[in-house]
Amino acid sequence: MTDDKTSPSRRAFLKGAAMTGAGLAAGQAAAATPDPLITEVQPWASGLGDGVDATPYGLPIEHEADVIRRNVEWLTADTISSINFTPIHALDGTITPQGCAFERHHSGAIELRKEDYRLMINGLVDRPLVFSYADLERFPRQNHVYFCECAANTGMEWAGAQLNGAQFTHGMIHNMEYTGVPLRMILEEAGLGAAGDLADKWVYVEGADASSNGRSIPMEKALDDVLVAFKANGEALRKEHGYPVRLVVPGWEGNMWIKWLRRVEIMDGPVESREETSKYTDTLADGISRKWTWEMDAKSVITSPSPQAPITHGTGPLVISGLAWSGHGAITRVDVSKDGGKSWETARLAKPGEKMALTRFYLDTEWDGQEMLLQSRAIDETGYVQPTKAQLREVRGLNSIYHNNCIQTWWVRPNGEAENVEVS
Ligand SMILES: Nc1nc2c(c(=O)[nH]1)N[C@H]1C(S)=C(S)[C@@H](COP(=O)(O)O)O[C@H]1N2
Ligand SMILES: [Mo]
Repeated sequence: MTDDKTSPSRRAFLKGAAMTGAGLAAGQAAAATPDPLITEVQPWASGLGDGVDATPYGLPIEHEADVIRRNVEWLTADTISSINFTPIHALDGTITPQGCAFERHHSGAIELRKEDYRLMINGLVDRPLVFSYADLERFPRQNHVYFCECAANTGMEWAGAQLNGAQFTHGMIHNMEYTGVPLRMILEEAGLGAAGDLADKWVYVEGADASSNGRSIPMEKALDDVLVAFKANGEALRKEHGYPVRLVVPGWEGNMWIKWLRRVEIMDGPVESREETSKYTDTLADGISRKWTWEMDAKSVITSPSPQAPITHGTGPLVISGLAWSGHGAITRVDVSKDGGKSWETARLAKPGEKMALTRFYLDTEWDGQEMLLQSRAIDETGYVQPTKAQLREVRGLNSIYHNNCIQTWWVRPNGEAENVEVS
């Protein structure tokens, strides 16, 4: 495809090609305008490329230098207790490379060597235990892909459209394949007999960083699918994601995914720590705050086109693409609207949705060059439908920061540029 807005669409071309024979048609099209990139010997074919050891650990090619995490300077007073955002507008598929997966630290990313790592299990256990990193590696381990979404993702959009880009409105999320040991196994090693009835027991988890970021997790969840993870996407966790060991709490808000995990205490009640009282609670219209809002409700966003990923190819075939996820299970359907929610088309899921993992969706469509109000709407296996902004505000009011999972709108103009707007 060329950048020429008047050139025939690829789909029209392929339809023609099917009739005349694809090879012949393609040859004719190219012959009409000789392309030096094809007809001339290029520099990269006139010499040798890099040898095998040029980059012992590979980095993205310089032409992709734009695909990086970014922060929003005015959002936090400094970069230590702060957050940056995954460039979701520039990624495809579902796996987030660690190098551009958002970071959220309360007291900075610490450096902790495996040799210095200790995990303590204490409280209402039969035998308080301390594990080294090497000890953890001797438990049977599992692999799972899960999304991690900060509860504050999209939190700046409550009052109106604010940040211009999917990276900034929805980029507090990443999705990785974790390798780790079920927390259940580690708790059972310490023995849960002393805890008695597990139904009303909690675990308190904290990190080795100065903030400790302590959170209370009900025992039922702790024994269900929580992982003590030490690898992400096949390699060691990056420092910023909790090296050497972090907690993975599938479907639940990112704040509970304790990095640099140092201690798990079995308790007969929640601690009601700072991170689960003054923070990470949702103040409703009447001033009363909801607490224990752990699950991330179903949500989706169109990543392309979007403000940072405008349409540059003119009319004709257009791939609309985005991400959907739910903390309650698998995504079963995603709908896309081009007219601000008046009419909907069902998107194609790249793969069947997986529990508590990102799902990629595509709408392979034709663009007539008219403006669009693009929206996506996720539906999960419980039948829950992602709400509009108006529906969410009806229930939650305007005082909230966290857990904004409403439908997002991008206004795509005839020149292909897109802008964050509110259609509620
Ligand atoms: N020890 C510790 N764990 C932590 C935090 C922290 O500051 N310290 N931040 C939490 C928050 S609020 C989020 S959203 C996730 C972010 O994980 P990431 O930095 O790997 O993206 O980590 C959580 N775990
Ligand atoms: Mo967070």
